[in-house]
Amino acid sequence: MAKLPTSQEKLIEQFGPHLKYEPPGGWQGRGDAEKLVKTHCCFCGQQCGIQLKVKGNSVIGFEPWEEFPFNRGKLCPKGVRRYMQDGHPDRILAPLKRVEGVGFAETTWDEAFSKTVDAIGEAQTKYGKDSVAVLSGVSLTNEKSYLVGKFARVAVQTAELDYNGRLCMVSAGAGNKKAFGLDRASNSWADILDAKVIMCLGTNVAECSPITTDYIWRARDKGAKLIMVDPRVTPLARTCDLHLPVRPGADSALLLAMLRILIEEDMLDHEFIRDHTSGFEETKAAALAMSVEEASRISGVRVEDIEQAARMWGKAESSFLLHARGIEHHTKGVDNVVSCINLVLATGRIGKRGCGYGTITGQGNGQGGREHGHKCDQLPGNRDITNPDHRKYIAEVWGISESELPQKGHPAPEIMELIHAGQIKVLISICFNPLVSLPDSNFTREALEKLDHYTAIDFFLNETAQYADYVLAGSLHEEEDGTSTSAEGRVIRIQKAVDPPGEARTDTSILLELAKRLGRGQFFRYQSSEDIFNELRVASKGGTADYYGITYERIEKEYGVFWPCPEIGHPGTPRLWEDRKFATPDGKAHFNAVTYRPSAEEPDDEYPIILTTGRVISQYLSGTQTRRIGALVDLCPEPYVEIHPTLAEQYGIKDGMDMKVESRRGSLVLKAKVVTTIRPDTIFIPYHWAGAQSANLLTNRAYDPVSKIPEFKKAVVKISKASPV
Ligand SMILES: Nc1nc2c(c(=O)[nH]1)N[C@H]1C(S)=C(S)[C@@H](COP(=O)(O)OP(=O)(O)OC[C@H]3O[C@@H](n4cnc5c(=O)[nH]c(N)nc54)[C@H](O)[C@@H]3O)O[C@H]1N2
Ligand SMILES: Nc1nc2c(c(=O)[nH]1)N[C@H]1C(S)=C(S)[C@@H](COP(=O)(O)OP(=O)(O)OC[C@H]3O[C@@H](n4cnc5c(=O)[nH]c(N)nc54)[C@H](O)[C@@H]3O)O[C@H]1N2
Ligand code: SF4
Ligand SMILES: [Mo]
Repeated sequence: MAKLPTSQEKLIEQFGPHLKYEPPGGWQGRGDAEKLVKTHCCFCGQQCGIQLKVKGNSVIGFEPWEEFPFNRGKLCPKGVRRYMQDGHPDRILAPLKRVEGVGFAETTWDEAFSKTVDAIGEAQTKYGKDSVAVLSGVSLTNEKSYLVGKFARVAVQTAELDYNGRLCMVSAGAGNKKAFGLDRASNSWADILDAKVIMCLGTNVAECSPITTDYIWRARDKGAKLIMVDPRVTPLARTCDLHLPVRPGADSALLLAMLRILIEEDMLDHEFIRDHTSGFEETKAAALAMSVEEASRISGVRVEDIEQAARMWGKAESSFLLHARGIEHHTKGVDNVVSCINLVLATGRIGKRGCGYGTITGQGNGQGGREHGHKCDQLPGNRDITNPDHRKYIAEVWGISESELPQKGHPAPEIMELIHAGQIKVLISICFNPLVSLPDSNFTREALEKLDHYTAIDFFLNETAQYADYVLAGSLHEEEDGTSTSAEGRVIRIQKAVDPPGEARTDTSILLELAKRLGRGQFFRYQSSEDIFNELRVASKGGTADYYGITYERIEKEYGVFWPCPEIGHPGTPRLWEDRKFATPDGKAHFNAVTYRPSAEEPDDEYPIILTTGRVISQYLSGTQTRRIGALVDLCPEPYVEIHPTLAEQYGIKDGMDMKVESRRGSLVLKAKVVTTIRPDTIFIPYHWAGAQSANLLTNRAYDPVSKIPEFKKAVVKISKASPV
């Protein structure tokens, strides 16, 4: 059944995005605050402390929250404008239903709930339980992440549950588990300040984790050296001590060569390797099989620069390694992550003051959201859904029998493939915009058109929700209590500031009502977010992500608590592995041998150029929130193609000119931004826009075999001029 969004123009008129909204009288004209609410930013994984100014039932502005230790009042351009979502004309104020040929019309909650529940029931009777999928997101609090997982497994009773962290954190998660048996940055950011060498791979720190920039600068003020590995000279890389302009997809070769140099020049911590690790011999053999010259040829980084990086790292007194999606969004994302960890373990610089390692989490609750069981293979506490003991424990907490607990389902991109194949018939989504954020958007669009029924829960009508039959008007971050876990592993408190406007409801109340109407209300008797958190604490107890000792009260008193915190009275764990007892079965940190392999697509005669994609400071993810905030739109109104002058000249492309970019999946036309800060064989497009401006029209549906993360950071394309000179 074709379900193209009907009357796009009417939809835009009704639901935007309206880019230039200002309240009558302007933002300043909304008067003085009646109260200040101490909470955290709704956007990235830094989870900066912020105070919201509240007047009546409106958030009218913000004040810095100087005492919160992570950011001490500092905020980035997105944080200081997030309040501009309040009162936005695009806000969905009542449940919506699709009216063919018209668009969407408001409906009653009763109809929206009962039609959704009927659709689930019909599909499950006809095609089985797993014909219904639930997709979730980690802008949600820990409580909601936990609740969606339980909702899918206990109320909908489907195995097909996954989340948008699949596009984000899973390579890091899988690599961390392989190496340490536990998935969290090993240190709080305070240790960055005492590091003498900081190496950042595949992360545009200044634009994507702006407050981390401050930590790195403070370390540099004390003499730290900075190595950046990125095909682009990002803002932070402009002043670094050594920039390695790696060819996209070649990090594992580069890291193998660095390890080889550490071995050959004996810059290893032999004692640490002997006493506290396993797997070094295989890893050493793999490193010695990669010559520095070969790594240089594969990665496009000069031999002398690889040597210099290895020596800076090898000889450092203390060090911190950080990486993000630049190395993780690959079909070898997990290999890249463990290659980074191999360098850390080889030098034994972990679990000590000034010595650490971490992946910089992405979404607001990118850390907590990947622990509490809305991943297809996971149960709360970062437990394994295939492990009989783990299943038994959670089934007991939930009051169901183990046999009732569904088995492992498919990762989000494969759920979309199963929808495309007609095997999954009904979709319930919350906090996810896959039409913009999954690779190969033409494929995603085809899949969405095939659904028998789709219900989305959101506060704005995102591009995917335009394919929904019903849209349930959910809540903004500031409209519900909860907790979230930052990049540091610090569990923090999200404070409710206002009620949802109009007939919109909290996400929690929507899920609870659906559970009740599915006949499973007895398993979901919560009176508050804190009730859910208290159940989560018990569910996580004994798991690797143990939150048992954390309470709302403690979080507020202590400015957050670092997990693991297994007992009431336990101080929390800002720095892991001080005792050298790793969370693996043998208690040792594991080296993992990696062999370089090419990406799913490599340049050829027809598609000779590498495309990589990512972010800009003023926009956030699929843009549904930030493309509605005028002040952020002004900073970067539309996507563009970053291209090196040498490459541009080869194709007669000049700065500001329209250029066409084509891959095997699709094409788009955007303005060229000619810059010397990118490799000449690579172009870069920021991905925050939808429709004809969406970078994911071009990207490849190829996944890491272990983590199933899509290869957002490498596709091959051809380019041409799209307008006369
Ligand atoms: N402003 C802003 N901040 C955000 C977000 C946002 O949307 N906007 N999103 C948040 C989320 S969810 C995430 S996941 C994080 C992402 O944070 P980052 O991972 O830092 O951001 P990206 O722009 O995706 O990619 C980072 C860098 O990887 C580089 N890169 C590309 N390919 C390769 C490669 O093969 N190897 C190496 N070494 N580098 C490569 C790119 O040039 C880019 O500079 O940001 C979070 N913060
Ligand atoms: N080409 C390319 N594609 C990428 C990436 C890339 O680097 N390149 N990065 C990937 C990464 S790292 C990520 S994290 C994904 C992100 O991709 P998505 O998760 O699809 O992007 P979001 O914009 O966060 O979409 C979430 C939706 O949730 C809604 N939302 C936010 N908070 C709440 C809430 O509290 N309640 C409810 N009910 N709804 C809420 C927003 O309005 C929005 O519509 O994109 C991925 N896609
Ligand atoms: S750095 Fe992240 S958490 Fe902090 S204000 Fe900016 S977007 Fe918000
Ligand atoms: Mo992300």
